[in-house]
Amino acid sequence: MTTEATVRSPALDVERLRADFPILQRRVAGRQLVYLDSAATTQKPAPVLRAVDAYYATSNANVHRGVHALASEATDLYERARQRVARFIDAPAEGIVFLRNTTEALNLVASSYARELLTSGDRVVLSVMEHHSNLVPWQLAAERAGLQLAYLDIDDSGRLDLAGLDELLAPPTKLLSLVHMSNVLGTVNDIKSIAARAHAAGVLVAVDAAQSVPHSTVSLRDLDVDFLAFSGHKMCGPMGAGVLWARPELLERMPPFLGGGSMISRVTLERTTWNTVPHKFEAGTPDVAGAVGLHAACDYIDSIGRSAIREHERGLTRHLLDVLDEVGDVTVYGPRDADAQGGVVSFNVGDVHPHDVGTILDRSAIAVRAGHHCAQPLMRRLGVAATVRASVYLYNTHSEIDSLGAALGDVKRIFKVG
Ligand code: C6P
Repeated sequence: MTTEATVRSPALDVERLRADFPILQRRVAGRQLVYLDSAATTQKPAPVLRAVDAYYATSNANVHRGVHALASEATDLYERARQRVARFIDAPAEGIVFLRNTTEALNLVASSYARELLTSGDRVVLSVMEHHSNLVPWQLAAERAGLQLAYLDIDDSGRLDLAGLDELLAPPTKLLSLVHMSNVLGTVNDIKSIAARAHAAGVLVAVDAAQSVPHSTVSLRDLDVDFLAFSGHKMCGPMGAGVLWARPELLERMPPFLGGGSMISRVTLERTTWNTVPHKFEAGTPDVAGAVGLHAACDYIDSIGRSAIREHERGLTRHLLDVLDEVGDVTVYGPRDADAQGGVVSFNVGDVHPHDVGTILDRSAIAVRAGHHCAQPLMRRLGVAATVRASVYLYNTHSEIDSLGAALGDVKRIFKVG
């Protein structure tokens, strides 16, 4: 993750920001909600809710089809959202494909690029810390196209073990697909230097940026990767608005992912020619309201400043790690270093099952995630079936972390840990 050139706000006024999120006023079982599950999905601020509402109230129409006023307005809003998202990640707009989410974006790359343009015997390199979204699509592609898959391991601190990278980048490797920030360990991978090494070996690089784009400044031009996928719902945007950025020249060579309306140039009963990039990959009616909401989410995040958000989360993560230490009998998985990880901390309390921990926390209105976090191979590598995961965002406070610590004390008492 790179640092933002200009810091717009030296520190977050969290109380003021919290007022933007109506859901944070909610009470659960009579208590004030403490939402520590933003890695699963973030809450949505009023400007995003208003933008989606306004779109449906005033401009709703199908895009790229009609000649009437609403149709051109909706098309304009949709295409402006594409430009805005491109600016958000510092990338050329013609490489932005709107999809449902990161999962769909990575499936597009695995299906359209790997399965169709790679050949039997070619190798794709992944890592053991990947989310299922960056594993299963490659397994499907490998099965259909006869590709080999190889995996980078992690070290004991939950960082990527890069000792064997050059060997793995040698022929027949054609593509490396890695997560930018682990949704389990919080580890932030140095994609820029890994991508430089991959490109020097003639290997393309795809990045699962689901957990990095929402929390820090991610510049495509700086990272210099070939594919980058992320989800709007993890960055204050609506569910259903996801993004793939791909080098336009690669998109030109890739066959369509889905066939249907919008993605065509000319259709006869015998054959079809494709629309231009990126429309070739957007078959059917898109989620225009989702794109409009994502535009508003980009504006909202940038009005706060991504360096300020990162700094705030760094402080919260540091505090969270300290509180877990104080609670005692807690095993933390990952770097345990707020400078080397994002705002995600996975842990277990004694040998209490994570679902039991999650249920006790829920009684205190504290929302965390418990389970395998869609990363079963990583769980196996860590030697656990599941973990509890607390994840923070721009609206969380230090006192919410203290509430988590107190509720974990209850867990220890109830299950007689320590
Ligand atoms: N992780 C979590 O609780 P979608 O569901 O397509 O928007 O995002 C998939 C995805 C891909 N990569 C990473 C690193 C992710 O964290 C996620 C989503 C959520 O950890 C839901 S499983």
